[in-house]
Amino acid sequence: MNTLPEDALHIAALGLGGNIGDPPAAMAEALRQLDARDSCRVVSVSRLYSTPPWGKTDQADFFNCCALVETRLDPEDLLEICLSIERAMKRVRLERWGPRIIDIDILTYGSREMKTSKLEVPHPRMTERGFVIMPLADVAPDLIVKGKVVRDWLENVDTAGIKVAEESRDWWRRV
Ligand code: A4P
Ligand code: MG
Repeated sequence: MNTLPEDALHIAALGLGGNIGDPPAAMAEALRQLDARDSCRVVSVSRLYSTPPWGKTDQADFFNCCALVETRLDPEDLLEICLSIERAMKRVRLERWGPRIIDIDILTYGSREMKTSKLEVPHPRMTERGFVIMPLADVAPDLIVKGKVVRDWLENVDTAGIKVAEESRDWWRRV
């Protein structure tokens, strides 16, 4: 019988997006930085999407993608790494090539449900958003989120205006 090691691996789904500067390059770099860490492995990345702004609509279109990451980190530490990558990239980009913004959200972490002051998983607004659910369906159509599989959420979510910007699934290694 298998016993799980203490530092068991978990699969987290991440959502990445941005709409200033060169978001595909920023998201690709963020994914490569995560993948380069001993504690994380990027196992699957969605197609790259161009998406109309959700919420505050008087702003530029976004690029969005989702990724599955295998990790030994607990959710808080994974968030800390995502935030540190965001911070470093914003700083570097600001200094070298002008403003460039990237957001990395933890959408799910295994089947864990948690809510602290720093982190809520599943991400509270993810199932209402076509720009999250559509790329997530590329990498995890059978994942159960809030009692329903992702492919079913996709049927009920507004995907108007969302376009595939890059069909290939390894765009993030090249951009
Ligand atoms: N935090 C709590 N839970 C999480 C989680 N599951 N993942 C906390 C990541 N962070 C989480 O994050 C602020 C804090 O949320 C973090 O420090 C962490 O402790 P943030 O991403 O800077 O917050 P925000 O972006 O200002 O707010 P919010 O509501 O999270 O915005 P969203 O959800 O990120 O939405 N339209 C399109 N088409 N595509 C987009 O990507 N993104 C947004 C921003 C709006 N419209 C969009 C898109
Ligand atoms: Mg966010």
